[in-house]
Amino acid sequence: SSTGRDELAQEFVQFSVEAGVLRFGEFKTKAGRLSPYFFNAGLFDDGAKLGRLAQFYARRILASGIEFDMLFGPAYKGIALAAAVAIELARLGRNVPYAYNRKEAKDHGEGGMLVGAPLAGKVMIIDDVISAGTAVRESIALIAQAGARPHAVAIALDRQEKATEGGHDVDHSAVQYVQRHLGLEICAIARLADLLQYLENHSGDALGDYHRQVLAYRQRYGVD
Ligand code: OMP
Repeated sequence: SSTGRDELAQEFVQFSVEAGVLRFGEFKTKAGRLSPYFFNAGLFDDGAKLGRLAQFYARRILASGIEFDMLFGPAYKGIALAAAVAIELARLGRNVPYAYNRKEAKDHGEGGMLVGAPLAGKVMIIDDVISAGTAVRESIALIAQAGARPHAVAIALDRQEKATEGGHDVDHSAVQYVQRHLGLEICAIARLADLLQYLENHSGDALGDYHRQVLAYRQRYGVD
């Protein structure tokens, strides 16, 4: 079967399925939708998997041509992600500073909500999934308050589904909102379209049913 429009995305979907990070069944999303799939980046839970994940981010980031001066990892999941991606970028010859935030203020020691390199220049946020877009808006505000420029967001999976505002579905996705209204560049290792391509290529085997279910889900909640 064909590898689809994007080799890296197909490899990543396969890796995520094999690692048990991308699962099929019935899941409730943060927005309250019943989804036939769920991507849980917390399950890249050993050194080899985290290292491989970082390779996918780094390759995608460098291939995108998006400019950035440093990385920012939003607490909690983004901390490990940004650290791993910073190591991999350095290994590929692009050593950049990185920083992250803590969720609780400290009353002693170094203090403050930010740890790592001072936020400066064009900042690339490293996150796992953008769903409703809540987390990414907080990071953008934090970076701007520190006097730096929130410039781009790198994520593992773009679910390409309608954002919700005040409990109602809107016509754009949270990723589109961040691009069009907040003016940031987005770099995703894979998108819903890539997941569907993967399932189509495996429609003859045990994943066949899920292809139909994910198509139906996109029909109801998808954008584009
Ligand atoms: P926002 O902060 O609203 O963009 O949502 C991001 C969150 O969505 C993640 O941190 C997860 O809690 C959740 N999520 C996933 O991680 N993977 C999915 O496949 C779907 C969701 C979700 O709940 O929509």
